[in-house]
Amino acid sequence: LDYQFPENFWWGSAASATQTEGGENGPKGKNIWDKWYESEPNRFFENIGPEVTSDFYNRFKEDIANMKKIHHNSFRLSISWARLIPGGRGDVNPEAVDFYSKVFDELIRNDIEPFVTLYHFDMPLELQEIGGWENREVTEAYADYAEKAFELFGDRVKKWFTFNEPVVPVEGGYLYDFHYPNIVDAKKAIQVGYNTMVAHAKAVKLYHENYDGKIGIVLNLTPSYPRSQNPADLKASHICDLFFNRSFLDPAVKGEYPQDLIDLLAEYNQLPATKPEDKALLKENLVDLLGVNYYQPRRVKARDSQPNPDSPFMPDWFFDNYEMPGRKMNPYRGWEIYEKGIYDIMINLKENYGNIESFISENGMGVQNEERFLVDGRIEDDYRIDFIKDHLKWLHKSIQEGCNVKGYHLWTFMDNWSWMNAYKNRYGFYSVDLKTQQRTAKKSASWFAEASEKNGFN
Ligand code: BGP
Repeated sequence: LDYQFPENFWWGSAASATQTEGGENGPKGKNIWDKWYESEPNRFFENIGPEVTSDFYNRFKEDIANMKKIHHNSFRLSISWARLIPGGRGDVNPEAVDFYSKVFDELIRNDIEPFVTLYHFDMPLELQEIGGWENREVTEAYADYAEKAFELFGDRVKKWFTFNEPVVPVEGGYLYDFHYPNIVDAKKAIQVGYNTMVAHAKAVKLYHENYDGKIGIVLNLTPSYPRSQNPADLKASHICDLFFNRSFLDPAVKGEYPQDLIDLLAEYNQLPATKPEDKALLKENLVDLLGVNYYQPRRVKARDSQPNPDSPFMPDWFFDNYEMPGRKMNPYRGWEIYEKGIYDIMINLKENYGNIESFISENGMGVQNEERFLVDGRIEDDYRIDFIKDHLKWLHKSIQEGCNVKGYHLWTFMDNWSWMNAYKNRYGFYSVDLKTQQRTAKKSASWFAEASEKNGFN
């Protein structure tokens, strides 16, 4: 084969609880998505919320059988905190224990290793009501939740992830108004990001003390490419990288924040509140494994004008986004496609982050109105096959050059509900008819099955 992957390469896909289980299925506490949808349904694409989604709660056996059919050897899903512990703190919901136990057992019975995320954007409502990640107490509640999850499922689950894309709730909930609680306040955003990493380190510590599997974090690493090599553009892209990548990558892998970031925040009086014990907590509790979500690069230039110094501080004071002429776009959704980004990320991890064990935990191509590609009942998504192949080729090259890359998971297994976008962009190997909940494999599913079976492709 032209592209042969190392033995035991992880072929699979990823999903999350809120996006697949169905918020109305089974008993559970409310999380911020239930709440936001109740209060502002019109903020969601076609007013569709997370009530039903793709009904994984009731159909997981069929879904896992479908995973098996396309030769998945691993699958990442998340536990819904508000399902397991409805109030965020306190009593465990026995039906949730039963549900997740059955799901993990079913995966294992099918030789599909469960990779489990503890937090995928879904703060229990009761904890949001006391401030969510702004409130340091929530880091304790999270550590208790993590400990409970390890205790309940740690015998079966050997790969854990504390957070999925922790920068997204910061951007969405506290900077740019696309997640609940829809606050725009950089100082709070920085506190939220910091407290998230404190919570993360507490969970890593608890895990390492008592269990022998691996624990990591999933980060959406978005390389920020400067418009030019001019010092002003380079500085803009460096600061952007500090805010959106390194503010999570460095503490997770190196146990400390980049000094440049600390200096910048200090200069603008934006440093978060910390506790004296935090430094050691972060330093001593490093991840074993890093999940990398990669969708698109960020193109950055120096700002054309100075920000108004009387306006509230924002990361955007230091850079502007830049539309590179001639860039390749996903014509069915609008994001840039830059396959080499995946290679650049891995080389960076090799050179600057001790070649930490990593894998692509999400990569995928969202397509609007995908029914237009239906032929005889099946979606002929050749564009997705090309997308996956082109990214895998660069990943393969990084492995050949010594990067410690263990796998590739597509976002996502079957079309699912996605946050504000609801069902606008379809990503799955399987399409889902939302009226009947019928699943149908797309062409990419067959391609992936073969690649996974042969552990490579031509
Ligand atoms: C990632 C998230 C996923 C998923 C994906 C696609 O950032 O981890 O949960 O939503 O993006 O996003 P969208 O549906 O907005 O295109």
